[in-house]
Parts: sequence; structure tokens; C-alpha cells
Amino acid sequence: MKKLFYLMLIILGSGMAFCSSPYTKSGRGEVNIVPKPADVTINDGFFILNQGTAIVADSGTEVNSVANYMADILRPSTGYVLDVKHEDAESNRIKLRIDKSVKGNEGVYNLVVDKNGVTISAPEPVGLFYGVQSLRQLLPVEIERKSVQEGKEWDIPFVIINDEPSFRYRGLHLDVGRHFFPPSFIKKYIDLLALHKMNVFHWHLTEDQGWRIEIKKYPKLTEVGSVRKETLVGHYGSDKYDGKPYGGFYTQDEVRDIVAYAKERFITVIPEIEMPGHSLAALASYPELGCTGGPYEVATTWGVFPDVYCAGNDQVFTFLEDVLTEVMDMFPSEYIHIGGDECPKIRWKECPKCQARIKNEGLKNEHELQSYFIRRIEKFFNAHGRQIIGWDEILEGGLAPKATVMSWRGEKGGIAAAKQHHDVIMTPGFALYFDHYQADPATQPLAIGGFTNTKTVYNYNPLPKALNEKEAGYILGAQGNVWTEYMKTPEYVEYMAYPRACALAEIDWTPGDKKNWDDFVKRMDVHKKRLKELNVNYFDGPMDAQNPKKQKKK
Ligand code: TNX
Repeated sequence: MKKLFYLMLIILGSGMAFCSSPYTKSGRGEVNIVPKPADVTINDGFFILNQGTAIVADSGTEVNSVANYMADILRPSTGYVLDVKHEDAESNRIKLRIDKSVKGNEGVYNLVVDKNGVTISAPEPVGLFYGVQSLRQLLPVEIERKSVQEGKEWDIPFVIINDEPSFRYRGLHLDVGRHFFPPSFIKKYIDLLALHKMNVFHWHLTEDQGWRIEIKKYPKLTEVGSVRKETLVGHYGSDKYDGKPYGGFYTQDEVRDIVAYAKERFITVIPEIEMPGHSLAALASYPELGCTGGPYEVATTWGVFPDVYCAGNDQVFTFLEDVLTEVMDMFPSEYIHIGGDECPKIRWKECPKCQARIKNEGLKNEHELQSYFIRRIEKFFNAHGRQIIGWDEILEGGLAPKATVMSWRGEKGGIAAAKQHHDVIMTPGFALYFDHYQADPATQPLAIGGFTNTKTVYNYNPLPKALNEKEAGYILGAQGNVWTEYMKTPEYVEYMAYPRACALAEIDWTPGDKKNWDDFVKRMDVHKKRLKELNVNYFDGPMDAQNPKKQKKK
């Protein structure tokens, strides 16, 4: 009797284990893709990748490039040199097919894993690319290793995934003005965006503290403007400096290489050239561009500076148009970001040229002068088939006719712009500023202040209730911003950006009604292991850490 009882227990126990977790063959849980796909069905069984698996790709250069990208991801850890073939194979293959009958938003794809292998179908190559990112995340995390994992079984659960993004703009920003990061790191940053199906890298290239992009016509921008004589130590207001020159810039060749690298990953690089404010490094290089004529110094501390481009001097517009011509040549993106934020009007108030411009153009005040500045630049871009994006200050004094607004001081600017039928990208400070603390500051390295944990990011909805359905259509998507006043190293950038960028990816990609915090936390347990394999220095503390007290930004 006792024996029978134990036998029953064993049978019941093993049955329960099988029911509750059928996908534990290699000790893994279920499907842990981040961002969560719109629709996933899990079936019983696994397809095992082996050295005989073929990659079958439709012909076409972009499809081929996706196939090669996939082979490159699978090769180092498996050791398999998987051939890309164009003729079909019935079984043991990963198929990449262009299929125009798959319908949905930009990036839509279907992914089926069954006994014959993997089939990814999409109407465009970009969808195949996203299917590959999902496939990669269905494989054990060791797939990310750079050395051959002898004896490892590369199992992929049987699934049917139908997936598409919710928003068409899915961005992450990086400020390289306050601190410079080498091209190798920029590529790693872009690789991580690709893993999370993001499609915009907003590259903040010019600042008061450094001009970071080579402009052939104005060599002093980098000779003078890329170097500051020293840097503030500690928090703003400490009045302590390190006494060490700091600099760095990207050559045009490096920029082109990065733009091409991003393109292969279906990521658009949007450069930002700040104007009229945050331009002290340019003024230090060419003092005639400021209202007072200088002399100016590249900033050594943070904050907002009174000296900005002179809006009354036509030479400034000639300079900017020359610079922007070279910028357009390096960046094929439809959008160029022109900054427009935090521009004090003190110098313009006292400058005879600026005052004459206000009078001659019939402008009311310095806010309208800022609008004049931005509109003039917009006209130049539009004439070259490009569009501008500006921070929400470009609303003040009247919006340039076709400008897209990046709403950073909360959602107010974005709401106002959408109501005026302008496109909007949501980047509100309270949810999407990754320079804020994400846990008790007493436990964290120095940061600017503020407090935004991963849960706050996750719960952010880019569609404000104040907008009706038509107005909501002007919200292109959301972006996270990584301002680097206090981030001196790539490791620290990663620490601040991840896992918050994973939550951001999910608000941009996953349908709102499919988002679920507890489920995200569960998937992140596995996803963080993948990030670790990729050598990402993410913050590994609780993603819903509490703020012990209100944090001021410094
Ligand atoms: C405001 S966001 C800025 C940046 C700072 C950031 C610090 C924006 C358009 N301007 O210059 O780095 O705050 O959080």
C-alpha cells in the first residue's frame, strides 16, 4: 500500500512538472523575448540547430544581408558555418522569406518553429531582421558567447509568433558632448538597440562642453571646440575641477562607418547639431559667431550658458548652412535634430544686430527671434528634402511649419504640438530620462539627480489621454535620453541605460494591452543573463526600487 502511495506521488509529481513547464529541456523557462511580441503560441517540442542546418534566403541584397547577419550571430558560439542558400530545403533549415501577404505595421513578421526548422516571413527585409532578433532570443543565452560551446544543445522551442511594432519611432539617445565615447562603443550601443528592435539612434553631437564631429570647412570646431581645459569634479556647484584637458571627436570616415553599421541593423542615425543655445564650443572655435565676439571658452561645468549663436548676424546662418551641408552628406536620415532647447535670451536683448533683426522682421520679442532662427534653418533643410526635429522649446514664439517636436519637459509640449497637427516624439523627463537615479542614491554612483526606476519607464504610455484619436496619430513614438554629464565611461552609460532601455523597447513595441509588469520581470530574469553574455554592465538591482526622498537634479 505504502509502495503504491509513493508510486502515485512519483507519477503525479513528474506529470505536474511536465504540465507546468514543458520547455525545460535545457533548463530554460518559456519564451522570454524582450520586447514581448504581439502574439505568441507555444507548441510542444524543439527544433535543434546543428551543423547541417541550412539558411535558405530569398535572393535580394537586403535579405542576403539579414541572412549573413544571422549567420554571424550564430557562428561564434555554435562553431557552425551555416551556408546561405537560395534553393529551398524541406527540413533542417532556417528560411527567410519575403511574403507580401504578411500585413501590418513597418517591421511586421511571422516566425514559425516546427520540426522542419524555422520560417521567418515578412513583407520587407526589416521584418525578417526583427524575426531574427526573436529567433536569437528563443535560443539559449549561451548563443551570445564568443567562443565555441562544445556539446551545447541549441534547442529552439516550437512557436508561432505574429508580431509587429506599436510605434514607428523607437529611439534611444546618447549625449557624446559632455563625455566622448569611442566608435567601438557606439557600435555596441547600436547592436543593443537592434537586439531590442529599436530603430533610431539619436546622436547628440554638439554641446557647450565639446564639439564632436569633424567639419572639413571649419577645422577649428574640432581643433579648438572638441577640447575643454578641465572638467568639474562632483556635483554641479562643487567648484572643484580636475585640471585635466578632455577631448575627442569623430572623423567623417568614422561617422560614415557608424551610419552604415546602423543601416545594416535597420537603425536610422539622427544627428543633433544644437542651435541657437548649447553652442559654446562652436563659439570658442569661431568667436565671431556670438553676439559679443568673445573670447569664449569650451565649458568646463554643466548647465545652461548665456552665450549663444547671434541671431542677427547673417554670417551665423552661412556658417550653419555650411556645417549642415556636410552633416546632410554624412547622414541620409530624413530628420536632422537642431536642438532648440534652453536658449537664454540675455545676449540677444543687448545685441544691436539681434535687435535690428527683431525690428526688420517685425518680430515681437526674443522668443519670436528664436522662432525666426529655427524657421530659417527649417527652410534650408526642407529645400534639401529634409525635416527638422527640435526640443519642445521650439513651440515658444511659434512652431516652424513642418517641425517635429521632442517633448522633454513633461508631455505638455507634445500635447500642444499634436493639437497643432505636428508630429511628436515623447521623451518626458519624469519617465524617459536615463540620467536619473534608478535606486537609492546612497547605493549608486554619482548621477544628475531625479528618480526614475525601470517600473516607471515600463508603465509610461506615450499616448496622453488629453489627445483624441486623430491627434494621438501624431505621436510617432517614444525615446529614452542618456545625458552624460556624470557618465564618464561606456560601462557607466550601460549601467544607466539598462535595463531601463528594455522597458522603453517594450513601450514602443508591445501593444499596450499586452504589457504586464510581472510578466516583464519574469522575462527579464532570463534576458539579463543574455545581457551579461553580451558583456553589458546593466544595473542588477530591483527594477522597482523605491525613492527614499525627492531627488533634486544637479
Ligand atoms: C536638460 S533635455 C537638457 C540637457 C541636460 C539634461 C540633464 C534637454 C533638451 N536639455 O542639456 O543634459 O537636461 O538631465
